[in-house]
Amino acid sequence: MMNMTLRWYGPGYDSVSLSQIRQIPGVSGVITTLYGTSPGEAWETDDIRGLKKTVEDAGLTIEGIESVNVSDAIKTAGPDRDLHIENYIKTLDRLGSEGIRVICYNFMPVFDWTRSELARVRPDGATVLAYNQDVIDKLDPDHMKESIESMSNGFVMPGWEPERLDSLKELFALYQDIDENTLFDNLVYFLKAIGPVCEKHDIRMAIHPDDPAWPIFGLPRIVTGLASYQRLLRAVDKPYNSITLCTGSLGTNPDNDIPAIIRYAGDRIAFAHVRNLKYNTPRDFEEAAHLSSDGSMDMYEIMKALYDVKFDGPIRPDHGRMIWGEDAMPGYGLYDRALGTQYLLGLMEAIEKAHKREG
Ligand code: DNO
Repeated sequence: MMNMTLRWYGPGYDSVSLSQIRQIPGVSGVITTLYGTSPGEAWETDDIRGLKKTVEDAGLTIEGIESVNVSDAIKTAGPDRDLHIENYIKTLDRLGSEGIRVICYNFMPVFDWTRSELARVRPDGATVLAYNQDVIDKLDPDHMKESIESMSNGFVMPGWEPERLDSLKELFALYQDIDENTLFDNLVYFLKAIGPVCEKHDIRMAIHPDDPAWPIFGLPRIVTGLASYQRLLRAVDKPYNSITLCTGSLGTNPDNDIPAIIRYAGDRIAFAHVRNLKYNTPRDFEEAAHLSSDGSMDMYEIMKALYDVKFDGPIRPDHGRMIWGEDAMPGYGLYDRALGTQYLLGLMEAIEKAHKREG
């Protein structure tokens, strides 16, 4: 049985409280993270325990960490790579000792997910994150900080932290000689090095796909669809090397057949992010409500494929629309994500019951 969760950014970082999450029917856990360390540094046991206690005192559980970020030194095989991997191993060992089994991470160079707008108005008045390739092509990395800060509603968004935006030039320089094959080799090196600690604690490393699922700003991308999973899952063919099936990120490329990817990856899916998008033109899409009819994806087929492969990890709705006057981090308000959980749980109940009846 999959396990419905909500992403929660932690006290002081999220406009949504644990007590609100606790009242969403069918949601018993959160996916969260710790702040205060940079990628490459180890997390302290006391901090992990503190976070766990906060969540458990609210009647919830931590179902996974999103993310333990991988440093640029690891991604680029820089001088600090082995030191940072050693620290990553310490973090995994400490998280594993506290019972955490699912770790989401990504291997995207410089930027985490990318959008060109954070509040596009849809016909019903909701605002959503959107992407237009022409706008991205015109963005000047030198002025990205100003553009992002003016869009983000005063919240710090994951992957777009002010300190990263301050050092974009240096970051781009680090990736100057990194092509897809080198980046892939660096990922495999990292995965092999952390294997023993993952196996010790039964931790599943769930790599998040690149978003959007094609190269941007001339930077390489290696987790974009079925072919990347075929390459990656075989390169380190162990259960700990698994994936975060993110329908929104994979779905940025309409050629990605998501149910087929789910059926291929099967039990190597450790975590699922399920949301919908609406395609306007091949160069423009916007995020939609989770409901199939509001966007371009067939959410029933996606949930059915997850059921068929017996997916039993944490699942969460993803970026929500901003509705009902809520003031929150773009994509991460309470209302629309709560609606998303109910829709996904409804699909699940129907799929399960239909399956049982058919025997
Ligand atoms: C965006 C998220 C990503 C994701 C990371 C995982 O909303 O899907 O920021 O958490 O890429 O490391």
